[in-house]
Amino acid sequence: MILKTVYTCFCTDMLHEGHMNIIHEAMKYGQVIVGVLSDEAMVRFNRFPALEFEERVNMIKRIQGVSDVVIQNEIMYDSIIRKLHPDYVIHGDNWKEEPMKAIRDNVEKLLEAYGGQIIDVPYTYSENTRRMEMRTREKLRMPEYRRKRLKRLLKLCPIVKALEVHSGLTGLIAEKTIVAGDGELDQFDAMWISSLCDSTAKGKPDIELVDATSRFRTIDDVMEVTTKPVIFDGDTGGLTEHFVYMVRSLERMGVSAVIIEDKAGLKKNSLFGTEVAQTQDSIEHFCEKIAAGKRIQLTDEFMIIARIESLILEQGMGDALRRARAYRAAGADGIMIHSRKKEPDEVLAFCDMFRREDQDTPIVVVPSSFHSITEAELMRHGVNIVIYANQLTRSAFPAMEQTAKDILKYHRALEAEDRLLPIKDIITLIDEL
Ligand code: SPV
Ligand code: MG
Repeated sequence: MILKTVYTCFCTDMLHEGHMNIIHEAMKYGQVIVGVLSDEAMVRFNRFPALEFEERVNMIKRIQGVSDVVIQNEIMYDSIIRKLHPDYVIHGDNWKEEPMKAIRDNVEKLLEAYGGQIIDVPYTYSENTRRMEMRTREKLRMPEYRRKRLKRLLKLCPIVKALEVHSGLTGLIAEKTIVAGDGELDQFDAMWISSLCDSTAKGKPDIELVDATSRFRTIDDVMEVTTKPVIFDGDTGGLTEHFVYMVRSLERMGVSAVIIEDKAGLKKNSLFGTEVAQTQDSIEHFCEKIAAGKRIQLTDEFMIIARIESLILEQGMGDALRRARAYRAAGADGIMIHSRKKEPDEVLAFCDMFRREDQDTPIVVVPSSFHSITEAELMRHGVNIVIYANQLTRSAFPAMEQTAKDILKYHRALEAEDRLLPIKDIITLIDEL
């Protein structure tokens, strides 16, 4: 008699009774093959793994009753099912809910084609598994684990997606939002602590007025409730003598990267462009600042990214490229090129030209004005990090303002209620320890 095959994919870095239950059930149907989800797929679907991939494979290999361990490279099961042709795919029944339902639908369709079957096992909710998950998340928040994650993600992701955050709450949105679309699951990889939005949240203009102590407080609020890596908007970095302190503090906190822009004097937001007086720093002086930051940093993990304002200040492509070369030579770990044009053409032209001479240095872009560009297009032009720098704040403001207006208008809150998060949800939004 040929033994039937049962396949399950584990996207985990810790085994608990729920996994054991699945194996136990699977063994009743035939020989059990377990897939280990690759790091690349795991960061799209779940949090960053706390164990190296090989350790996760070995952990699964040690489970009694597992006949074979294979690697599953994608969240969706197309390739693996085509390869293994299992008689059954077994999973906890929590995948009937969003966003995992997209995966179950995918498996169902694939199995239907040849008469395979899904086995849904009641999901094991227990206090023990909840605690284990909490502990792992706490560990991932520690500076020594978090700091290096951006460099890891740059290797794992075709493009790293960062979302602006300025509080614990917005941090939670960046941390937890997962969507299923185009037959895939997706989430943000990193967080951007924007000077514009951090200042705006405090009711202050974006002119380096909010001091470092206050900005670090924002980082701490965000870090307390998230695990994703942080990219800090360091504005101009201030005086070189001050910038070195900034680098030291950020590195100690577990921030992964600081981006400093090559402006001098009173900094105004770049999206004003030449409508306000803004001075670009000299190449020599800005290079000294970068080099001083690189000298002071203690780990190989921290990144100092140089932001070029030549296109914003209409200094031309030649100037932008000259600066990119110089900043790189001074030790910058990445280049951010910024533009306020509605079309992405000048940013893409820069990326193409820079990539012709440098294939490795990460390129960062912030498509606020040229917002029609897709991540796929940016990737094609060699962009490594895309920052959605202010959309969360810009979406919250009109929503809050409308609610305030409605309450004033109707002298009660009823008319606003339809658009509000239900009270039941707001009181359970934040997990307790
Ligand atoms: C920020 O988010 O603060 C930035 C990006 O620096 S921009 O506002 O486009 O200058
Ligand atoms: Mg800024």
